[in-house]
Amino acid sequence: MNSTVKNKKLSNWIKEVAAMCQPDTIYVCDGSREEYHSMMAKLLASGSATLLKKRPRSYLFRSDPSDVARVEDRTFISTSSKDKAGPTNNWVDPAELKETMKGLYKGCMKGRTMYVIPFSMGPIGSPISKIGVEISDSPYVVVNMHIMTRVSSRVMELLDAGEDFIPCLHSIGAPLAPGQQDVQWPCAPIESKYISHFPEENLIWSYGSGYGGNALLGKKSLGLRIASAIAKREGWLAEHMLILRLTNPEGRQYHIAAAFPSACGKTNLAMMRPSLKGWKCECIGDDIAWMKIGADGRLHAINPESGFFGVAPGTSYDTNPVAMDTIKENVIFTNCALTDDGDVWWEGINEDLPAHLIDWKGHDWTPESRTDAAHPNARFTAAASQCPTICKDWENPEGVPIDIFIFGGRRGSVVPLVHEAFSWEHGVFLGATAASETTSAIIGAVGNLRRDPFAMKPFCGYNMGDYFQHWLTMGERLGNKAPRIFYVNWFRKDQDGKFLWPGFSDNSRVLKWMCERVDARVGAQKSPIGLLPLEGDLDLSGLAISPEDMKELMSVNTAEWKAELPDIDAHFASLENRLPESLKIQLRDLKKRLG
Ligand code: OXD
Ligand code: MN
Repeated sequence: MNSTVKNKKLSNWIKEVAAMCQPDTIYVCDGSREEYHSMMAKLLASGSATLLKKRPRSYLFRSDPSDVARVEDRTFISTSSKDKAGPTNNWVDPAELKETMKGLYKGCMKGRTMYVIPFSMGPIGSPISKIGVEISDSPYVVVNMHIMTRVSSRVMELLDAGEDFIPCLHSIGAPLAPGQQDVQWPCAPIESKYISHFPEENLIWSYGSGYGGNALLGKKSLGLRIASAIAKREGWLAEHMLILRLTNPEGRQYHIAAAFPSACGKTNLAMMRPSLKGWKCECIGDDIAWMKIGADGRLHAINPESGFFGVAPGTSYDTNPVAMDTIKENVIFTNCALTDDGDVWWEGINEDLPAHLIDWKGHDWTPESRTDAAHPNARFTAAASQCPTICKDWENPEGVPIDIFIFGGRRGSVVPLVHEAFSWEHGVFLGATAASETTSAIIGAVGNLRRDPFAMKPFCGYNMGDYFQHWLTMGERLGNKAPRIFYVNWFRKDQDGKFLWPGFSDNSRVLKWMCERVDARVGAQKSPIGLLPLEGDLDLSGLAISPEDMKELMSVNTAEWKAELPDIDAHFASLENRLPESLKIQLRDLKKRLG
């Protein structure tokens, strides 16, 4: 081991894990630039990474074709009773799961280095932050953690001084026998992958996958699954939300937190450049918000991460110029295609189709190839500080006061562009019944409609019914200081399957309406599902959209909404006696309004 660890809990844990996993060496990370570069040099030498000639200090990794996304079927919330994890989570009894996983962990790091990664979620030393220590045998995890979290010797100093931490154990599950040649992306087969969480003891055990969401344990595992359970116990919120600051032409600031499922445009909205003149948007976070009630009685949000792990395909100077500028240098790309002159490429990056590429599987690719050159869930990892629109307050430990919550999903039909909740309870009902078509961020079928309450289905570390109740309780505590709640759908299509709304920078028009609602500058019309903009209130100036398309985009078809009800009934019924009474009332009222 390269350094002495003074924190007793940590040194005992390191010994225990080393005895179980049997690595060749142990290396304690300090988070320095030198460490990052020397790790990258090793990854280049081993052939795991490719240096991009055209993009300064940037690297391309290609994963095993089976290890490209989160594995929800292999993700577990292991609580003392099944009921505590609830019907939206996979559950195995903790003793049984630990027994199985100990069997897998035994000797799993043979021939490898065990990295000890001390990290902070949130600014180091801030009262809202949490310290984690990830033990991993993946150098790819180390370099990504350097960007996505605050890995630092300062965290180790806090640990040395006795601070507690959340242990996050990770192994790719691919030991090397003496003399065995390593592969480019070692991992375990799907059936022995386990992404396990023990929220009652703040513990994470991940095995078998190197993919970001399964392996960078500060993100989904600590930042959402464990944090949501802690937040419930302590009375705050850990949410799958972007955070942005919108400033109107008069200089009034609004802070918005928005929950959309994975690969549904959170990064694009967080980095939006408003098409409306005089409006300014600044990014605070693109994936996770931790929110606490401040001394002023308002809900304050921080982004606990320090980087973006964004979906590359579809990102371009048209759709998200700010992301394109964020990823000009110092980037880790995963599963993108490689151009002949040494840059990355993905579907939707620009109009030009290169004559030749190396695809994400490492094979030659030409426009005649019938396959995607980049995997649809190809990713970029880039530091938040590189974002040209990063808000100056993004690391403010006080957080920013949230004015507006947005829920939404990807729905080709039924759901209008925007509607507003009648009340906090109704807003919780909108979040609780949110539905979206699945994307390639998850292993499995793409395009299946599923209820994804608050975009937290894969990330809530406890019973979803109790989570709904927690939101209701937070609303009671916030009273008239609670943020207003809206629901959006950027993805509605016409009969020919064409998107009705241009999206991206034009989403600022919808945000403007929300801000005007907050300031009571505009009214709204009642519909059975919520409040809709009055004709003319949505600022469409300079936008080429026909009145017919606009009508279709905003339409609320009673028959279509009635057809949603059996699915909502089943979704709520699955929560049994944990479903809060007031959500039953909300559903009853919706049924009445639909007639
Ligand atoms: C992500 C996800 O990577 O939600 O953020 O899958
Ligand atoms: Mn996400």
